[in-house]
Amino acid sequence: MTKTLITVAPTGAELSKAEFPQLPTTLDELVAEAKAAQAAGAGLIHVHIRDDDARPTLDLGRLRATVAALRESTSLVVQLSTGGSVKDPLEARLAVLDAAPDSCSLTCGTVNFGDDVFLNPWPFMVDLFEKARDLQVVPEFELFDLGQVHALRRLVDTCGLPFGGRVHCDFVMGVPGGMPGTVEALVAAVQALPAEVTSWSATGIGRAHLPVAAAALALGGHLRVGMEDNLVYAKGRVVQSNAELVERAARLATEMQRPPMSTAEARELLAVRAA
Ligand code: KMH
Ligand code: ZN
Repeated sequence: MTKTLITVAPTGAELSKAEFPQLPTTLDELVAEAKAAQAAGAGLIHVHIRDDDARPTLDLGRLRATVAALRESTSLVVQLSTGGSVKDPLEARLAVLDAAPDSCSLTCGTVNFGDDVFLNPWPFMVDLFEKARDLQVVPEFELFDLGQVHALRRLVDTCGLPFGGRVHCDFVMGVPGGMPGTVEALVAAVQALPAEVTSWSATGIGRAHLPVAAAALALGGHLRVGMEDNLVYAKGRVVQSNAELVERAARLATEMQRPPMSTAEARELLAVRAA
């Protein structure tokens, strides 16, 4: 039996606090949501932070304070987003690694993102990979499209294995511009993974959330949930907290005989550096 890594992505960079007051945007809110998510079964937190006006920011001081606060209050694997928002410059996204997280996201190619473009040119991918390895940060390869799965093959061929020697990726499905959040697309993407991949998770955006989670569990994958990806718990019912999404994911996984793994097991799975 393989236990399930549940990643919580509590905030994201796209949603507005004014529209969704339950979105954790201050450090205190983020830490409270992180603690509740860990208690519900999360092993890893994918972090985007906001400024005092709840706008997305990559301010290094705030990122460092966020990593420290999450480490103090939880034992979650702390993954900082290097995707940021679609408006963030590449240099600032690279500098995120200076906040010394356990893990960072690394998206394997440029993709249309609604009306915007999420830019990830090849040289940036290589720079990010190498800087993460130099700083002993474990990358999570974000795959929004089948072409990005192929780009991961090229990245491993070009750069070798990341720090820790594991290759963990996350399928983000259902972004307008990326692959759809369907079982067929997930099966195709999993079949195309390079042999070096040691684990993978999946998340479906919006209405793709539950079908992608169920398919990922059936295929032996791990789960990512959270308000970054989905704000609808059920028809007509808005998500009130990240923990309720983690709780549901934990219930699904347990019923599938793949209960949530602990944070210690998550650290081992991903081979993050010892604290
Ligand atoms: N906010 C999106 C443009 C990541 O965190 O690495 C990119 C994103 C991916 O969320
Ligand atoms: Zn993100």
